[in-house]
Amino acid sequence: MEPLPDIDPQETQEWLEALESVLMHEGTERAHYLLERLVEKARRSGAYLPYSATTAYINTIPPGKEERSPGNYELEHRIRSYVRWNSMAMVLRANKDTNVGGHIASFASAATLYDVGYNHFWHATNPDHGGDLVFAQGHSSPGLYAYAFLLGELTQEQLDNFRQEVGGKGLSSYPHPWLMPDFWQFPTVSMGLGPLMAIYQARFMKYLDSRGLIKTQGRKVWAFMGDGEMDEPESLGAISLASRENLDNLIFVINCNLQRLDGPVRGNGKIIQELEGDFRGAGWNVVKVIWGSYWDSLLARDTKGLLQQRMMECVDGEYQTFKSRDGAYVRKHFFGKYPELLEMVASMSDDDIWRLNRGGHDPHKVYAAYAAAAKHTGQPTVILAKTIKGYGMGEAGEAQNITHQQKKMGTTSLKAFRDRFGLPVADDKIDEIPYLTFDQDSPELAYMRAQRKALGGFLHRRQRKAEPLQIPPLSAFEALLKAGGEGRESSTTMAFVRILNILVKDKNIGKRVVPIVADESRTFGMEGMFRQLGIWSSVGQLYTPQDADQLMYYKEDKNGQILQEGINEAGAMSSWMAAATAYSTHGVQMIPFFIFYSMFGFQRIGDLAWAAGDMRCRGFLLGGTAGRTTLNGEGLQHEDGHSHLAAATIPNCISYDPTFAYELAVIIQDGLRRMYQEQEDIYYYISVMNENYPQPEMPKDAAQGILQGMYLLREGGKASAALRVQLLGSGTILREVIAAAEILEQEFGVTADIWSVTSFNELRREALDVTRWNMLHPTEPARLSYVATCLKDCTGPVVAATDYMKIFADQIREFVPGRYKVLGTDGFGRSDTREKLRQFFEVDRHYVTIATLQALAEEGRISAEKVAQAINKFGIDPDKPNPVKV
Ligand SMILES: Cc1ncc(C[n+]2csc(CCOP(=O)(O)OP(=O)(O)O)c2C)c(N)n1
Ligand SMILES: [Mg+2]
Repeated sequence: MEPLPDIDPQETQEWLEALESVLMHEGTERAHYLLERLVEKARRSGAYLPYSATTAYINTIPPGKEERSPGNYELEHRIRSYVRWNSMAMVLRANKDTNVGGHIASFASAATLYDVGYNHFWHATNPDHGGDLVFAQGHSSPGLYAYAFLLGELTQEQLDNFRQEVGGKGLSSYPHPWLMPDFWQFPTVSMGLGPLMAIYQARFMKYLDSRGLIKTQGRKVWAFMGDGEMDEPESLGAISLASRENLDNLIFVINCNLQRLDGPVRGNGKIIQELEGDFRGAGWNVVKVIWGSYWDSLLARDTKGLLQQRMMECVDGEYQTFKSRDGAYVRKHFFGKYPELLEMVASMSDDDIWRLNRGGHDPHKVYAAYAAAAKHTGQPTVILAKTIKGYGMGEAGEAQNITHQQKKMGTTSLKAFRDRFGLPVADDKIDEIPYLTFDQDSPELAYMRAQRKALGGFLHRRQRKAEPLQIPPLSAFEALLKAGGEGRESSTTMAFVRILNILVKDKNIGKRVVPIVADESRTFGMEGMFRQLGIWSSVGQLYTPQDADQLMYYKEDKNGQILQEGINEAGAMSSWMAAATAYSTHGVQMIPFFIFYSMFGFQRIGDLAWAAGDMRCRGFLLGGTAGRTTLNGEGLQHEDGHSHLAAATIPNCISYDPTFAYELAVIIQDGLRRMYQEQEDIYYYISVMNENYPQPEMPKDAAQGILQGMYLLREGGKASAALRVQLLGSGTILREVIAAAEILEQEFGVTADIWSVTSFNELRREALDVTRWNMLHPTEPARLSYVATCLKDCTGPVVAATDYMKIFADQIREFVPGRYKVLGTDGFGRSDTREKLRQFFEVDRHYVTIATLQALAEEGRISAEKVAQAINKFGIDPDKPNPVKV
């Protein structure tokens, strides 16, 4: 918006003086109150006063209100300089003989932001404090390693193995708990996930606290991110939740170095102003740290506001260019625009002008901002710190567009860096880029240790295990192991809800269960749990629910157990991840179950699911209404035929596609045992369906096979049958397979053994493991995979059908002895009845029958005419279009 003209400066001055007087005698709060009243009065009188979400382009905290750091600035400066050098050295050394990459410029811009946190704010977990949680910016990791190295927490060997992890004793490129399980907690380098996860982490801490599971008061979540990263929808997507939930335990620090990878973040605008508007509009406490202390005296002299005006006029592209040049350039192009400003800096040398620092590089300003943020109550805080990308890199990268990728620095640049930060590296050693350490008895090391000791110790110590839980035995789920009863049909989703009900009532683990939904409880028949468990709300329920007179009313409660996330799978997944890692971040094992439309799981939020594997999450994901043809009416965007393929890409995700209630019970019970008793770092993806059918009793001794991925469900009638086949199926399509077996037997004289395959994914994993072992042990007796063991003595070709793409069942082909035919649901889904969809995708009983007969014909056991007759008999058009193409 254009500023309005000042038509009566005299009058303006009078008003300003009046305000000045209030500020002086009654303080800022009173001034604020009066201004609000004036604005309100003007609005009510009809003035059009558009809402302004931004404030002047100066620091939010005026110099007089800054809390002073109790620290020793000189020592901190030296420590920070060493950290800067070592983090740069790590990357340069690693890239001398390899091209493993790494980043120098990002941490160079953020060093002060981390340093002040380490020295003064971040508590380690210790008996007096639960510990703060720091989501570091992923590609600033060298700086965090460098800090740990100076403290003796990492060795030089490790630093020299930065990004060279294969031989062990390496350091991962970015924060990866999978690779450095004792160090990193939160994988953040996929941009946008850190901010999102941090918000839900802060909220989950409030949940844990209000449910009385652990005390989290006084603990904060600090999340670091880049200004470029804020373009990710995930970064800003949940900020309104943070203010709505009054997450005053959350502090965002956005490093506004004005650059991203290729160039400026907002060359033609100002990212700090834009973000201020976004966050203020969303209800956050915003603290801008734009200018360093050297500007204070200039701003104090800026009585007419011309300097402020110039600061506001300049766009980020210009600010970046200024810092890529020198003091003379800044004088000419920044101050030079107005003679008054030139006059203001006339007595300053070019070097003095160059020293006019940015807020994010000034430890005083950063300390004041952190102190204000840490004390702020009722709202989350975002700190917008202006910095210079590649700070200290000089010609090699400072504020230059190429700086993000810079992994080499010549001798001249290294010397300039050394001199700028006063580092003890001799000229003849500079090209070796030696790591710098402090002597054991140096004041710097003593200081670092003392500061950390006061805050409870070294920060990066990830907890691997917590108290194991006592898991209910399988017999606790007895009701599900029995047949459903005459004429009673039900779905696996209903079975899941029954299991969940048993679990929440369990005296040992009931309270640890966290049911999570993204506005789909009714879809899954879970609405009964609203009343029973309550939906967690930090304020309880401030209204009479519409259905208050009903038994199962919509109950929100401070002690509620369910997390109802609204239509927000990414947020629900982030809550799930916070719960699934509570064993580590909070020392208390939680058991999250997130149930979602299977199509809106891995496909929608796959990157979070990947991060969940990295993060060593333990919990259950339930892909509801699963299957391409089982979710019949919803059509193309809902019908999922590939979530299991996505699940298979995550190494520690165990996935199952069960058919029967007892299978589900066995899988979940064993999952609980493995994750919460044995504390394996795995998580589960299980598809559950909404198709109702009779639930049979669990066959004797089936449990082991269910877990390993397949078991013989039903042996075909005549042992001596001339024509015998092996039929495999999973999910609801197993029921088509069973029906096909009957057709084959009755109409074609073919006897079929039926296998329920609960997990093609697990079968393949185990078989690949065995194959690998055999390859590496050529002289030892070959081992047999589980799937081959099951099928080795069986007669006849093998036919598999599932509700997923053909490649799902196809993945065990190598390990299936003999002929193997696979049916699946490749192609886009569409709406229709289940029956029609299964015909369309060619996975129904008739197609299973035809595929089986075809296999027998190929083996010369029956004639090809017989197959043709069957096609004809079932009324199938052999020239029907391929479902993949229509
Ligand atoms: C989802 C995703 N997309 C792209 C990248 C690649 N990437 C890594 S850093 C970066 C630039 C980051 O800029 P900014 O957030 O401003 O951080 P800075 O390095 O400037 O502090 C990009 C594009 C990524 N890590 N994650
Ligand atoms: Mg940036």
